[in-house]
Amino acid sequence: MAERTLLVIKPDAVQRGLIGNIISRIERKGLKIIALKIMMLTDDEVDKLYDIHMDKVFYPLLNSFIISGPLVAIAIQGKNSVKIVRKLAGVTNSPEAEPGTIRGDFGVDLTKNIIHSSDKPERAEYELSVLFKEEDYVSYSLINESWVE
Ligand code: 3AN
Repeated sequence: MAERTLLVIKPDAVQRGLIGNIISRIERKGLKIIALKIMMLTDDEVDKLYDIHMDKVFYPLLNSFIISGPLVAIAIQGKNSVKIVRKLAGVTNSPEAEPGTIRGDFGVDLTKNIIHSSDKPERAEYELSVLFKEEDYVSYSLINESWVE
């Protein structure tokens, strides 16, 4: 199975009307979206998604931000998709993110940093399993696939 990753458009970006711009970047890069939904996370889903941060001092801030409004969860499939989406995202701390990346173009804050993306393939599969069921994924070919890779 080709590598999959999770991209989350966080509540700040949803409220700022950036959903379309971010999805457009995924499409123009040549990546394939296999599942997508807008949702409010439950406390349980936040705890699972951010299990590695639960003991950190910033966790309450992160938790309250992530449940403050709807977010968009996007499952992306393709060779090297984890690395490619991380590159599109830019580094975690928005002020450090390079212009041209999503955080570099839209973010000024560490917590309100526009998006989340999985940092490795195993982690991606875990995070995807928190937000999607296997039957949510759509298997299809894009007609331009052979021109992309
Ligand atoms: P990324 O989302 O780039 O993988 P992580 O997993 O290190 O970054 O951090 C998860 C989220 O936690 C970040 N998106 C950011 O919003 C928040 N975060 C990370 N470090 C801090 C911090 N020191 N203070 C506040 N929020 C933080």
